[in-house]
Amino acid sequence: MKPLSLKRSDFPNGFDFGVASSAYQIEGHAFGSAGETHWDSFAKLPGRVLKQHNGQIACDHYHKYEEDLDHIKAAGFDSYRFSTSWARVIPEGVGAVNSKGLDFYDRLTDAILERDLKPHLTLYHWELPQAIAEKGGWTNREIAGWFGEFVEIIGHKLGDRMASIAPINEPWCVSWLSHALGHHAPGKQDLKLAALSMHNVLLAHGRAVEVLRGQNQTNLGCVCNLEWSHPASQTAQDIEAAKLYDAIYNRFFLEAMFLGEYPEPVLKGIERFLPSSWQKDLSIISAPLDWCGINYYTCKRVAHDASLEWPHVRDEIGPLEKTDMGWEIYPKGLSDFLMWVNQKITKGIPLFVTENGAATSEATEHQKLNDHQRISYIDAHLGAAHQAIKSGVPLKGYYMWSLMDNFEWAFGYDKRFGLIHVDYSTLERRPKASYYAVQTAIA
Ligand code: IFM
Repeated sequence: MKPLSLKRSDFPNGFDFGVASSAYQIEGHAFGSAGETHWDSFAKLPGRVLKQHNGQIACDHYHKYEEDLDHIKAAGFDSYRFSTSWARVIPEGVGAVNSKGLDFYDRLTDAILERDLKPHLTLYHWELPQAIAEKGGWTNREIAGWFGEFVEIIGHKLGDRMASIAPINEPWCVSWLSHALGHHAPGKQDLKLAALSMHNVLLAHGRAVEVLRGQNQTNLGCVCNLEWSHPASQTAQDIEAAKLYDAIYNRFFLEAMFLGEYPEPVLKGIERFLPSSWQKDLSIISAPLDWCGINYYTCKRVAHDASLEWPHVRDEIGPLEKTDMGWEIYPKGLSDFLMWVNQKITKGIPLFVTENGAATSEATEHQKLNDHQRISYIDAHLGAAHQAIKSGVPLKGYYMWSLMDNFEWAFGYDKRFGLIHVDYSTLERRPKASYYAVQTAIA
């Protein structure tokens, strides 16, 4: 087995090594009287999710969580980043609480703490209750209040046991990916809906922070996914397209939450759709945070395409080695982002890499457990994180995506991001070579 180049002792004392997952991707929504989510209904539509897979059984973490936590502990991780499902706790999105759902997260939290792992909670990782989706979901401004009610309940039950809390995972995916590109539930391709959801997801973040501060919860942050944006060519048009892509993808959400403003190039395209109160809302959206999490996987090659609607951009295939997602492996983007975020956006508060990892191919039986590409990927990205620390970035932790293979959204179960292999016919878990490489490095 190829070892990782860096080990725990190369990082500052107290550096936090963790692993991440999310509720719908692993728990099994058929269990514990959870409500229907918009991913369940989306998956039923032809052509939306590969093979119409859904999260009904997933990895059955709902019943196997003790075994999964044992794996986390045995690998030597310090932290576990997980999420709570809104539909599991409030099946109709608002109103009656499903006590079985709340009890599950209560037991899970205790089990994390019993193993001396630090629990890092994300309140929402994409499984919107179907009943809320039917009211317009993220395009309905009232969602901020509905989400606030869910946050109130979870904060009250779990908040004081959490090492950190972030309201929403990857606001770009919740809004742009799902309402402009249409790749995720609810699968819309409509600029107006995208604009509304971009604003509302941020407003819901702000409302959640307000609720949690009201409960005296501490260590509140946010989690954004970033993608390094390269122009596909050196033409002026492609250079501008790459800047616009960067503004929508990387700057919009971070600048709103930390600087209280929306980037001008994005406003040009979407301001006409925003509610008249958008500027006032920015003060709720930009309430101070204690830390910022960055999910990083890849870069994009962005070209201008006048035949497309605003923002007139498309991405092209780049030259670098790719993971099984077809994503280029570009570790430099991670160190560059960490430096940019620290200097321009968060200005000294702790940063975390809250997700980083690769889907690797299982074209042969041998590759199932011998995931050498994942080891090289982690090695290179851990190196980039280390480089950022050496340059003065207050990076306090690095969490791998993901603990085990799971439901990879529109790609169903075919794309595997796990350090642990899951056999979906038996639900047997088997650590891969990457798991052991990480174990040796962080022992
Ligand atoms: O699986 C997802 C996760 O839900 C959010 N961040 C990216 C991962 C890989 O695509």
